[in-house]
Amino acid sequence: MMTSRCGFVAIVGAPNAGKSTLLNRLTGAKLSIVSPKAQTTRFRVLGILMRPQAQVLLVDTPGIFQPRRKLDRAMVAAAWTGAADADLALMLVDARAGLRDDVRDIVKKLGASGRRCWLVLNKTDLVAPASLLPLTASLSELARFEEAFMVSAQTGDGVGELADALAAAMPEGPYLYPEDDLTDLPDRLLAAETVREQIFLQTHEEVPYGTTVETESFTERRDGSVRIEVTVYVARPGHKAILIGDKGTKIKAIGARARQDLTGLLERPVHLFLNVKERKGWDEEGARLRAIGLEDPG
Ligand SMILES: Nc1nc2c(ncn2[C@@H]2O[C@H](COP(=O)(O)OP(=O)(O)OP(=O)(O)O)[C@@H](O)[C@H]2O)c(=O)[nH]1
Ligand SMILES: [Mg+2]
Repeated sequence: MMTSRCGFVAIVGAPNAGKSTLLNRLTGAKLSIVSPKAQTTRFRVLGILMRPQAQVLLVDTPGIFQPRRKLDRAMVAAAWTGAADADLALMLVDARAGLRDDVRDIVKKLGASGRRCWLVLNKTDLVAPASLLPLTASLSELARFEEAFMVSAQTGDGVGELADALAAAMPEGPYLYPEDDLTDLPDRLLAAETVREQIFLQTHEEVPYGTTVETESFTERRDGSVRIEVTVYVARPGHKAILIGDKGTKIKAIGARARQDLTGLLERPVHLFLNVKERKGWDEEGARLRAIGLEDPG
């Protein structure tokens, strides 16, 4: 009889390393939002990778950085908790950015935790292959990695090998989720995240960081479509005007693209309504953090 394997794998690293891109690539689904800006991911996102006789429960985490606001502290705490709860941590490093100080600090802390960890160099499509071994060597001086992989989460290069190795490294045990599940992310949260992704892609400077998104209502209609009402909270009055744009053009563009993405993700027609509200200090407010699944760090 074949025994099954199942375990949790946390993807950790500095902001913008490509953690969410890797989660999406490994699972073959768009589960976690991605943007060229740092600090895109705010809470843990589970992605389920099925291999023959193995279920790998991948946990995408927020990038680890020096937190200032309560929101930031909750994000970084969620990342470390993700690593602590996992059977294995994947330390993802942007190979082009190399051994930055923040990466060095994270690797040292991970190494000191004594947890099982593997090193994954990402964005290999952007660097000369000859730079990868020296970088691996420098990183390996800071922590004991059981394995090292080189991938491009964007092109998929090396990702299949990583998936096979992960499946083989999981502890023996029964599957914890149904075999055809991809995530445990509720549709309401997926809707809010899809809107937030467009805000990260279509606005700049402080605006995306001063914004949070919550789904107010999610109603299945008899014709098979779904009606979703979303509130976008901004921390500053100036941000509301930027987000809405001249004659509402910006918020319309954000809504149009998010609706298009959600129609694909939910596989049915979507009616999406966005409402922008000013809420000073939401990023210090426990209720707003809990609404996106974060714990209030106090
Ligand atoms: N060229 C290239 N770009 C990549 C690769 N992986 C990710 N990216 C890009 O890097 C940027 C950041 O990717 P994310 O997946 O959002 O990074 P993250 O680590 O989840 O970032 P945070 O959630 O902010 O911590 C995006 O613009 C991605 O398209 C890769 O292998 N090659
Ligand atoms: Mg991310």
